[in-house]
Amino acid sequence: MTKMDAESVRPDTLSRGDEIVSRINQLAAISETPAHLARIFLTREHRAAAELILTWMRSAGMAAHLDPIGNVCGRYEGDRPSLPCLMLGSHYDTVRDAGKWDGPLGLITAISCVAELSKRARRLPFAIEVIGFADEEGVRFASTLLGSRAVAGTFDESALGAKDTAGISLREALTEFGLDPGHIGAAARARRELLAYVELHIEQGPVLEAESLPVGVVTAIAGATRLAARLTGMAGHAGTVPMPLRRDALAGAAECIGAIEEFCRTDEGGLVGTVGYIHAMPGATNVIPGQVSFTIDIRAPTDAHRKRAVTDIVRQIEAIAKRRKLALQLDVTHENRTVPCAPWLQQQVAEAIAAEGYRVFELPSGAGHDGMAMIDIADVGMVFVRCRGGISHHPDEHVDLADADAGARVLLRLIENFRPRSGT
Ligand code: HGY
Ligand code: MN
Ligand code: MN
Repeated sequence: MTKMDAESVRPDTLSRGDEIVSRINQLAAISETPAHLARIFLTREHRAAAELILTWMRSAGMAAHLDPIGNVCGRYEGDRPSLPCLMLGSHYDTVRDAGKWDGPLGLITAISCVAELSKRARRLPFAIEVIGFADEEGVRFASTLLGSRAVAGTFDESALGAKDTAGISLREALTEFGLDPGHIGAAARARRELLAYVELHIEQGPVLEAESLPVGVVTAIAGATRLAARLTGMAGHAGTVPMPLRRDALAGAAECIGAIEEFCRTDEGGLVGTVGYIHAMPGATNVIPGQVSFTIDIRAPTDAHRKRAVTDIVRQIEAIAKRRKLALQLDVTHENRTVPCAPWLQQQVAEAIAAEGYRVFELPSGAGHDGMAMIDIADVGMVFVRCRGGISHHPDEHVDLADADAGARVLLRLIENFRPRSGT
């Protein structure tokens, strides 16, 4: 069946695409400031968004509640009560100056699919749960994936002491929000309650657009290693210190950054490296920089590849620092392992995509997702939806209505044809 046939066969889904886009816009209006979208964990914007999403869940025929860490949870019973569930979802927090699709598209689409089943009074041989995670981006407190780690039972209580830039601890913020920091454990779910976790998300990259495809099958969620580097040389007068006598920390950092880019650019295994932040001190035009701090973010489709790359990159930075007589402080600040999407779920995503008339295309995710936490209690599957120019974490992030609709049709097809893994 061609794509056009698929659309003509299911005209009602376009109205669902309209509803999805309308809800994306309603949710995007809940922001710290109107000019720059930001919906941060445990803020009044978080609470307003949670209340709106809970009403959507209930109008879709789900029982819905806020869990002990601020996730929104909806449940649509199967053809018998208390069945294990196919869990769908994504996050509803954002980065700062965010796009409005990263997270909410997956959550709103999942709610829309349940609403369609409810409208048809369709009950399946499993329950469906839809979860909106409260903190995937980790903007406010140092650690990320706090909502999904609580659901997976891997929430680290030591994170309760983490403080935001205003000096408010996670513990205080939870209490202020009306949640009990001592009760987070009650959010944890058991593996036996979930048949699988499936997330629909924008690709946040340019590949589907380059392939002229609206949807894709995600093969893995790339792990990430983040490091903090500090080079210390000797500040000095820009006019009087001859070049051979300098220990210029910023020139050294520049050489390191060039080496990181060159190493990743010439790698053929999907390695990416980013220096997203740099700070040079003392920071005056006529002073040779004495100290520079910068961050490094390294990601690859497999852990072994990423770890080898980190070792090689650290070795290069150490050699540059030594040759330039710069002191080096280099710390790993964050490590997330690569999460493979389960082959049996990839297969069912592929079948749903093909059934909707699209070419099946597989691709890894360079961005992190809540599946990196949910893997501890369920097999993970992901559906990617094309976003314009691959732009994300930016106000220009955009998904065409037809692609939002394609994602909804694929997810609904996946749900209706879902077969639990044999032996569960
Ligand atoms: O950083 C990431 O990849 C995700 O957007 N949190
Ligand atoms: Mn994001
Ligand atoms: Mn996201």
